[in-house]
Order: sequence, then structure tokens, then C-alpha cells
Amino acid sequence: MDRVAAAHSDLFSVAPASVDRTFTRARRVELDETSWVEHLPGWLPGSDGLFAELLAGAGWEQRTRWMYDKRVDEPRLTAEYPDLGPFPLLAEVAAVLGGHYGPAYERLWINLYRDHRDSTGWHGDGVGKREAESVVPVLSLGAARRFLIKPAAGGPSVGFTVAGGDLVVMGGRAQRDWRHCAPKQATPAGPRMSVNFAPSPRPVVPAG
Ligand SMILES: O=C(O)CCC(=O)C(=O)O
Repeated sequence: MDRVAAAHSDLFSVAPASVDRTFTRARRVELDETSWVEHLPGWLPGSDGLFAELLAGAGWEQRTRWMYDKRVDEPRLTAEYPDLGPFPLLAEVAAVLGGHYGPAYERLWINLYRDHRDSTGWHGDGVGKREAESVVPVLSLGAARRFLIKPAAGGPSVGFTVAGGDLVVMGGRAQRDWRHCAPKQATPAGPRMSVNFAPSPRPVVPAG
């Protein structure tokens, strides 16, 4: 993975120049008085190269989780990084995100949804257990999939179709008062990744 990133660092260092540093194209949805989501379609142009490099070079793991009384494989693969050194492009993206949203994004985890059968269930990220408010950017790569968010207390969901290069940002109390998911779908889809940026020096494993 280091070898792959280093070999392509010239390519990787070019792309952030083309991201919308003004964030003026953000479509903001106020979920309630204290929580929001922003969707920036096509925020990272030319993201297919990054997808290919991560697919080939990230440290993919099959994680498990408890479901009722047994451990089951998560229906996706995950690669987690305590620093952004291996990925010059993502380090630059993180700097742009931090410059706009505030936190210094120093860590990330990447999920690989191999096809339409992979998914993640309703959850709030771990930062919501530590902080009342947070800003969590998620960059999508590869195939378009649905991303849903609904009140933790129950109620209808708000849905987004996120394509490769799109940025979704959850803010305010979204990790505490809301739950999000990337559902399975019946319609066949190719592989998709989500790159989740985290500011905390503590472990960034999402809460189940
Ligand atoms: O795949 C996504 O868009 C969301 C991923 C996510 O919520 C997570 O890993 O905690």
C-alpha cells in the first residue's frame, strides 16, 4: 500500500486543486435545529484513480461484530489508518476539509462495499459517544449507492444517492441524535468505497 501510494504521489497531489474549496455548491439539509448533512456532488473530480489505488493497496480487513449471540462477518471490508501519511491525496483532501469545517482530520477508515449486497446498518459513529457535536466528512468513490440518515428516536429517513467523488458531511449532533446507514440494494451495483475522516487521536472504529 505504501509502495502504491508513493508510486502515484505525483498524480495524487494534483487532484485537490480541483476540489470545490469554497464549498459553495454544498447542498445543506437541516435535519433538525442542531443536526445537518451537506452533500457535495462531484466534489473530487477524477476520483476513479484514487478508487483503483485504494482497491489495490489498502489494508483491507474482514471485521466481525456481535449479532445477538454470535459473531458474524460485517458485510463489507474495512481498512483503518491512524495517520494519513500513506495517502498524500487524502492528506491534502483532509487539509481542505479541516480548513473549511474546523477539525484537524488526522485519521481515516475506508469501507469497501464489494457490490450491492454489502452494506452497513443503522449506527452513529464513535465520535458521537465522546462529543455532543462533531463534523464527519465521508468521501464516496466508485459506484453510486444510497446513504440514509434517520432520527435515533425513530422516524422517517432522509436519503441521498452518493456517486464516486461525492462528499457527504454529517454535522452538529448528527452522530448523537441521528443514525445513518448504507443499505443493501436489490439492483446490482459495482464496488463502492467510503472514506471516513476522523479528527480524534483516539480509535476511530465506528460505534455499532
Ligand atoms: O459508507 C458510508 O457512506 C458510511 C460509512 C459509515 O457510516 C461508517 O463506516 O461508519
